[in-house]
Amino acid sequence: MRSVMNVNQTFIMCKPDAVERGLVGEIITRIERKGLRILRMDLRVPDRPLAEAHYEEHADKPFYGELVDFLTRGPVVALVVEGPEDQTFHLMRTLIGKTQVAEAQPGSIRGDFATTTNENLVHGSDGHEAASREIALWFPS
Ligand code: IDP
Ligand code: MG
Repeated sequence: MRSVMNVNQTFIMCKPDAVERGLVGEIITRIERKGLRILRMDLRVPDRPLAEAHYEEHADKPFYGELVDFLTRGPVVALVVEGPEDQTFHLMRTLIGKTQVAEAQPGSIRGDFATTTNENLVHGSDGHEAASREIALWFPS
């Protein structure tokens, strides 16, 4: 893990359903229109160890196996996003919308485009520690 945490940065991922549905451009447009800056971007198919490490906090959940299957079924777009203040992770989570799809407000990405909680288009780090860990995991160099 990086020793110096950049608190203005967060890790974002367009999940396989976003790539399959052709919504990557829409998602990136929303990030850019908001005024956030894309620092890193990479389209790749995550292997199982990467997907498992990414979602390690959910390893004991009943949906973990299904979640790893989902994440590894095709390409994702991994992003490092930066904002002018230190709450970029929070700001991005507001753009993304709530985890439970029925609570995701219209105007948010999930609220506008998702119909299920398990396939919900976008991942965003949920705090500074998570952002630092996930950026180092996906962009180690
Ligand atoms: P988040 O993506 O809003 O941070 P988490 O609770 O961290 O939500 O869950 C990680 C991912 O696991 C979700 O984005 C979703 O894809 C999936 N997930 C969450 N809860 C469920 C569930 O109850 N059933 C199936 N998949 C779920
Ligand atoms: Mg999460």
